[in-house]
Amino acid sequence: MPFGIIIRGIAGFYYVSVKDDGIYECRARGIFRKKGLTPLTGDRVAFTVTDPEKKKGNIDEIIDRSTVLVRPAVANVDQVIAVIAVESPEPDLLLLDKILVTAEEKGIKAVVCINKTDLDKDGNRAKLRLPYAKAGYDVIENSIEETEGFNKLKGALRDHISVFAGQSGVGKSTLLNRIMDTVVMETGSVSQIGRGRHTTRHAELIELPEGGYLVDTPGFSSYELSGICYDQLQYLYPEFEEHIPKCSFTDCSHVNEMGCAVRKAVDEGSIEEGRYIRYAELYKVLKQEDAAKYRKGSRKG
Ligand SMILES: Nc1nc2c(ncn2[C@@H]2O[C@H](COP(=O)(O)OP(=O)(O)O)[C@@H](O)[C@H]2O)c(=O)[nH]1
Ligand SMILES: [Mg+2]
Ligand SMILES: [Zn+2]
Repeated sequence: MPFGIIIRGIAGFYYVSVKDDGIYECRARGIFRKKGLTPLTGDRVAFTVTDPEKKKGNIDEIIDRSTVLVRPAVANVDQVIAVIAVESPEPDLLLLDKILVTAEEKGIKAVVCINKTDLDKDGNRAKLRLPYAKAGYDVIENSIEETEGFNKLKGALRDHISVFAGQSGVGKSTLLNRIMDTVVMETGSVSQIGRGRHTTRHAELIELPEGGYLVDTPGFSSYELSGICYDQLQYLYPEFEEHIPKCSFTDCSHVNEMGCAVRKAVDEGSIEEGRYIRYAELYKVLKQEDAAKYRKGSRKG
């Protein structure tokens, strides 16, 4: 039984790419519907060929998914390229941290791409790089004028299923088009894109010449940290990890307790202060949300 990966799904047809054998147009068997299981772009599947000439088939089995993204709906994404621009737009570091936290929570490798380095006047690229390099992330600096960073990025994409994420205007579509050496996505300002058109569309996987796939839409369009509990947030900051066991209190939130090793590391400079301040901010938001949920729950009960 051949195996492949769903690169696109349209109206009940799934296009399954098979290594060295092209693309099969498949339907999903009734059993999936009965089980309430819908194949997703990115799913690895086993299928039966029903028409070898026309390359048609029936999907028999979906291999267990390693990850599931909801918006865009894609399975098995294993890498997010979090893009931030040196300027234009002004870096939204809280958003960047939310993307990284979301990736950590889903077990997806994250790479930080500092883009538009051609616009850097005040050494902002170094200021952006340091905290994330310190936290252990691979940081790639790039611009449309650069080839070294761009080649690094292409290397990082190899053999992964990757998705770009980041603010509008940071250059994600430009990057994607350059990687594919063709216009895959429209670029430009938000106001120019999607006007009078359907903006919701299904995600597709683009096969990279060097191996691996890229999701053709920006990922993580919902940046609310849904599903993350406030007391778990700390574990989604890689640079906190070695300090957490040294806090005086085992249930330390690292926000205002005495004898907090995380805060000590901030004071000593091994954790960047901005990352820490944004952690504390997110912690408070998640805790308030949790309290609100609890109040709602007890009213009902
Ligand atoms: N100066 C500069 N502008 C860029 C660079 N990359 C993209 N842009 C421009 O930034 C704008 C937004 O790019 P786009 O790819 O649409 O961003 P997206 O919203 O993240 O997909 C466009 O006008 C691009 O031409 C870069 O490296 N340097
Ligand atoms: Mg875009
Ligand atoms: Zn602590």
